[in-house]
Amino acid sequence: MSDPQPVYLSDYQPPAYRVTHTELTFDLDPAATRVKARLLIERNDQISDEAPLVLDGEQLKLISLAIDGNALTEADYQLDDNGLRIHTVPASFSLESEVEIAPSTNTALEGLYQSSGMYCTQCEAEGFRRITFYPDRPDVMATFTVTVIGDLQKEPILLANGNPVASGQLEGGRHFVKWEDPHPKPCYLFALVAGNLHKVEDHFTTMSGRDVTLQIWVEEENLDKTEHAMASLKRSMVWDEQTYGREYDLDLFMIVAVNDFNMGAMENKGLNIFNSAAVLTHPQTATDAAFQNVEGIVAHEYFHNWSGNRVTCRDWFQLSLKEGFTVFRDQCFSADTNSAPVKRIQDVSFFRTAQFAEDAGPTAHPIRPDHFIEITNFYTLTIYEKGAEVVRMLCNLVGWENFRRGSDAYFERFDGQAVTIEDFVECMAQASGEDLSQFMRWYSQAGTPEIDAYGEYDYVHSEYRLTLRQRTPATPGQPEKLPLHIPIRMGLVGTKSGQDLTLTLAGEKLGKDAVIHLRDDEHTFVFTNVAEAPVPSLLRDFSAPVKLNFPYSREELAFLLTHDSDGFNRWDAGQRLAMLALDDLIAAHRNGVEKVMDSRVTEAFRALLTGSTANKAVLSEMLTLPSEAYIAEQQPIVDVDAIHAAREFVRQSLALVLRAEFMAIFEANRTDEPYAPTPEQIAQRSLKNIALSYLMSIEDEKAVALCEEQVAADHNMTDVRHALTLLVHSDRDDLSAPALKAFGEKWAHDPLVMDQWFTIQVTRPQPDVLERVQFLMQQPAFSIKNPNKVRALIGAFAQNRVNFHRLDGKGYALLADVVIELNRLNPEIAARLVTPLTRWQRFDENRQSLMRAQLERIKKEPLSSNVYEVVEKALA
Ligand code: 0A1
Ligand code: ZN
Repeated sequence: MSDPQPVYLSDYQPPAYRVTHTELTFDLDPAATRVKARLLIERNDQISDEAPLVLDGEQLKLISLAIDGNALTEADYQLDDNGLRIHTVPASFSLESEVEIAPSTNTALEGLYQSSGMYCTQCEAEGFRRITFYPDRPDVMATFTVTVIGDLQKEPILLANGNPVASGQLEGGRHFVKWEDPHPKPCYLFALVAGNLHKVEDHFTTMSGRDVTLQIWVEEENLDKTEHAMASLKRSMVWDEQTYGREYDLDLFMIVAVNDFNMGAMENKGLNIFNSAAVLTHPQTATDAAFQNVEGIVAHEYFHNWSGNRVTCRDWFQLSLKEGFTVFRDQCFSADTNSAPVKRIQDVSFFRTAQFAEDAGPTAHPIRPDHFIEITNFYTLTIYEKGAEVVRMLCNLVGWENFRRGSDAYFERFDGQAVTIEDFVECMAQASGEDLSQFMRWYSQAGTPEIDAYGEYDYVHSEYRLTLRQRTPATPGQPEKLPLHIPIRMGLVGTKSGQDLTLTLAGEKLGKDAVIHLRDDEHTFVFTNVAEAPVPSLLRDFSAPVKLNFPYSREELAFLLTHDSDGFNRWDAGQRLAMLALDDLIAAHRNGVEKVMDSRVTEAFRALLTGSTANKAVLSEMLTLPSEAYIAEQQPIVDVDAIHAAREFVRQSLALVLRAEFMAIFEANRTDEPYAPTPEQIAQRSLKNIALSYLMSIEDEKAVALCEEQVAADHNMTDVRHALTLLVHSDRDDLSAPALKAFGEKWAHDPLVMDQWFTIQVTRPQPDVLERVQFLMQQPAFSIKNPNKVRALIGAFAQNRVNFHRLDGKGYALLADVVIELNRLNPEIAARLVTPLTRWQRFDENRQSLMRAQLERIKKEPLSSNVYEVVEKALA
């Protein structure tokens, strides 16, 4: 078998044939579902009469094929593993086909499959070709009429996109429902769900006064877990009307929760399908983080109705067109709904850890890749999160009002079309008059730009000279980089006044907080009339997705931590200060020298703990040390053990010196109030639980008792999970073992809670974790076929740095074993799971060779194109 080959953006050709209308009939059966399709097809004017009709199709059993009612014979077409080619067709015709598919054996979870007995679909990006023969590409947009036939007992509910237009009983205990979706759509937005589902219903009146029925469909036992998703949906609908002027466009909007799902959720027109983890919440079963995640994902999928569905992507290279914009929209929604600075801190903290790592690794790719082998490998942090950062930069560059006018123009001009990233950026350029040509490089250049900054205060002339030098490291396939247009929001904070000073640049007063634009490799900005020596506050609110190095002293960082007017940069100054201390401790650990805690960090923490606690949400973030993964990102060669030891040392040192202060924070933030996922309560719980973590880092009797008490109080899952995790991650197995057992027994019926039960255990630092993973994989609550279980157990283990990177290589071997098994069952999940092994260059030689050996072992298998692409890049 030949190696899978890439497709190239430069090879894009418009479709030879359009589908104007698609009629589908599904006769559901687990092993043999029949799909009849009637496609109204037209040849594109520019295409020659001789052009064959090429349709995608995979794993389909062809039953019959006809054009305008005339059956085709085998001489008329050519069939292979990837589809169907019909040699000659008229300019306009109807194509009728019937195929058979087997949802019950579909473990890849693409196309039509079964999950907990119900039928559901996942068609993005290229799943529709597993349902019927079709031009499976996003620039073919058709209206759809869909009839679903199922068993009245087993599948009383039959759903598809759009509005139900007919239903009735059939012979043999069967029934049908017919659905019509009037909005032309690409087939990746097609959806079907059938099963024994129950709904919660609500209504929304749109800004023009139309009534929309909102339904959330779940298994009966989950009916009490839908309230938060429904409230989030309604808030999203209001927000999109108020912020972007976008109204919902059908009479019905449905969300369905399914247990087996590769990703978070899917924006199918009018019928969003969600991973149950991304929709179900209940105070007793879901943590605050889960509540917030659900809110964000519900919003994300809803916002796609315009940014993705009404205006979609011309081809999959443009994926970030819909995803970057929609993530930006959901981030802004969550910021407006909760605490804006905290949302930004959390997003950036995640971004700098995970996306920076992707951008520095062997699978680095631009926001708009120019080739790929398997598109499902490109649903990445780069396409989504870096894409969102680039849209955010655009918005800041042109200003919100222009951005909004640009987005109005985009939705109006391209409604019902499949377009490109240029089309979007062009709307913004036109609305603002800005020249965005250099800015476009953000879409084609991979890698994280680094800025080295250097500042000098000239007392004699009252000038501050800030020199910025940019450099983007080489990434696979892109050895040379061009300078980017990088907007840097900044201030100069006076060291005497502690205030932002007025910024005057080339005679122009810019105010106290301004954006400077770095366009060249290097530029010196000369600020005049700077009355006192300043400390620069650079890249405020993370105004560009770059690494910014400035040789701050610890005193300067401590100063910014208390004086910066930008909340994000106050937090960042704290992180930088902690990083300097951690660097010293990592070095001390490696050199076998006694570790000494930096008193400036301790004093900064003391000030935070005893100062104003007005904004508890921000305070919680300030008290959170950089994660081991983030610290690792900053090291040239990752030393997992030194990083773990250094971070633990800081936690314990802080807890020892500031025990009383942490205890006071803990006590002050306990409450018996009934649980609500409000920003205030979430912040309070988070602060209390962070205090408990510090107290527990020294495992004294009081802290242990507080954890036990918090688990026993069983007030809400956030508190229970946090305290149980602290116990399990401590050395008190005498206490944690029975608590874990009780938790596992209590929640054995709830898969989403059992996922947490897995994760709590496999993320502990103790050396018995590998054996635990092996043991837990044998438990009935685990199934390798369920992506949530795989992520909760195996994925979480691979994030457990000290244990996954064991020096005997057993952690790597375990991951490789699972990847090899999943490669057959669910290639998409297998390709994601292999990621930690692909980062082998970052580790010491010993680990490098152990990790590579596992990649080589995987490579010897007969691989799916998904895993092949990732492993090939990792070993290149
Ligand atoms: N478009 C969805 C994400 C998604 C992508 C692929 C999937 O299956 C292969 C499923 C969902 C979103 O952005 O939410
Ligand atoms: Zn999306």
